[in-house]
Amino acid sequence: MTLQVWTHCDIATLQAGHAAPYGLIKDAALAVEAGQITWAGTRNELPADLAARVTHEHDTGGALITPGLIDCHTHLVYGGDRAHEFELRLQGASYEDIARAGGGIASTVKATRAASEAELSAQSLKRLRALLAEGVTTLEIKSGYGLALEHERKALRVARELGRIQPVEVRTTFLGAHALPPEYTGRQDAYVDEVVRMLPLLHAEGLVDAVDAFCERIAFSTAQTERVFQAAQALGLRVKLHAEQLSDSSGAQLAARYGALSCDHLEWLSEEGAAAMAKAGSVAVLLPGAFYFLRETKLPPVALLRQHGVVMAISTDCNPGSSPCTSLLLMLNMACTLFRLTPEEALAGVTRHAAKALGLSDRGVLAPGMRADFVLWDVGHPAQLACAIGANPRLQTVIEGELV
Ligand code: DI6
Ligand code: FE
Repeated sequence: MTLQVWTHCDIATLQAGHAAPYGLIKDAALAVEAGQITWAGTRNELPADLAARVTHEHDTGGALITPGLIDCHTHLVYGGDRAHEFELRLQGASYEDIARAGGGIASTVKATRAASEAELSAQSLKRLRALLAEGVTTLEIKSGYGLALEHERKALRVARELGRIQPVEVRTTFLGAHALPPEYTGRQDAYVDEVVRMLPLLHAEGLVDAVDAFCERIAFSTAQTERVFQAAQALGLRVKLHAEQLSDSSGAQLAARYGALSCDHLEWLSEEGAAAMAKAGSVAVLLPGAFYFLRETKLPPVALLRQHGVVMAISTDCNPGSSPCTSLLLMLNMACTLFRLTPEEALAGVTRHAAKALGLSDRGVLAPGMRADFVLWDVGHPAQLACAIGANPRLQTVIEGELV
């Protein structure tokens, strides 16, 4: 049995309730056995019985170790790109104008449907590699650019396959209720029927870990969203919601009633919404990339979330239209500069709280019994991860105790 120990390092454990900010342990040792952390603490307190059994010692030369980063909200699998819409927006068109004119999500649906599974995989792999290069070890990928059974299946299969061929755990989310596909124009409810029909079929194929919807005036109403949630609930699947991104639809209250893992975006979240999320234990997933790229001016109500004790996660929202972003480290910076999170809140947002947003209790902090997913960084202090713009100080990534 191997017992590895990482030494000559500082560890930002991100453990809740730890005395030091970031759960920081200076001059630490981190012991790993069978893919799990068995001990984390100050090096000179490493128990003698453990020290005697060490088979591999990794002297990091003074690295900072954090939990593996978790990107808990992405639309990473899609075809084509939307650079032309970026040009249109720079000429004055709004994101909603473009969506209403048949562009937006619908144009990505067209390109995604046209792509073969292999093409979709090749294009998506490039984005995934960029995320992994910055220390992502767990990633959520949503469907929602297929909007028909065979194409939703194709996207979810690509997402699952990416998790098999790359050193990362992929969690898949069915987002059939993302937009109305063109063949259903004027028949919104009929499309929701179709979403409700697709879900159990895709779930039976092992392709669905959770269910999401886009509840918005340019997408689905709360009543329609609720039908999707009922279908998820019937299968025992957890839900989450794109809520209050462009307007307040009270989606957060609805999601909370269904015990949502998270409500995401939330720029227009009301006090009632925040209170409902707190009661349900739903995580607020903030997406500074979309806020920035759409040049939104309404900030998510961070003070309200703190006041109600709603924990915040941060994610890339990697997608072609509102956040063509493959840098979770940049999102750490933007969460601080744009949303005024502290660097500690931001780092918890891509580790401990991102794990919670995915319903995963075995990762996101470095503590005994947790998965040994962690990243070694060439920085002197964890705040530097959020402070730098465009730097990538990652040295190594370890997943379940294995260097990748
Ligand atoms: N909200 C978003 O920001 C993404 N999806 C969603 O429901 C954007 C999707 C896109 O524009 O392609
Ligand atoms: Fe999104």
